[in-house]
Amino acid sequence: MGVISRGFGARRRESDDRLPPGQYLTEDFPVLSAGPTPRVSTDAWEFAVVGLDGIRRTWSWAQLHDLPLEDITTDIHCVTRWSKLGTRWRGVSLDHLLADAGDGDYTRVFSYGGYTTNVPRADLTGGRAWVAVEFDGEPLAAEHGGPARLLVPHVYFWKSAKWVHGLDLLEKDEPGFWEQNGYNMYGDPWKEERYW
Ligand SMILES: Nc1nc2c(c(=O)[nH]1)N[C@H]1C(S)=C(S)[C@@H](COP(=O)(O)O)O[C@H]1N2
Ligand SMILES: [Mo]
Repeated sequence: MGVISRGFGARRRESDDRLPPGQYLTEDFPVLSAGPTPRVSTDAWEFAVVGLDGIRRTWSWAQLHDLPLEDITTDIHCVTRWSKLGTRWRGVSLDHLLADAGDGDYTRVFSYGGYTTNVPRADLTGGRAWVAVEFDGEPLAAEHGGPARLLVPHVYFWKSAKWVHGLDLLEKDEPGFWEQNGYNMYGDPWKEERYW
């Protein structure tokens, strides 16, 4: 009995440590989309980085895959209170896509279908954000943002724009879709930065 209760205790503590306040664990992968699922072929897909000077740098699907692809294992936290631990992704670090982008401390990430979200540039760099093209060893499913989505797991998951199409560099922080509808401008799950 002693061994069993210590075992359960240890397991509970480990996931508790990784579970931000007010969150519960889920094993499935819920789909949360504000509108219909856009269907974007990899032939038509591109990622655009638009600088403060208006210069637009673009990567096709093939050009994205010429950049280093990384395997990422990370926990994700939705503002609707589910968290999923140890999710496995493959993607290209935003460090590569923002390296030559010029000035601008803020970004507005935009998606096929019109979704936008704001993320400070510093949160997209330093190996903390990716354009993800695979989930769990498979091409990313359309309902989860395929062919490619942003993955920025240290903030609530609404910042991880599905069907990502690019980002604008900005001088000032500007609210995106959910942020205009009452969600927090930053969204730190450890500080429960859910709404305004
Ligand atoms: N383009 C787009 N990206 C989006 C959303 C959306 O509605 N449209 N929903 C966000 C929210 S609120 C969450 S929790 C996650 C959900 O991703 P999932 O459907 O893969 O679980 O995507 C985020 N990215
Ligand atoms: Mo969400």
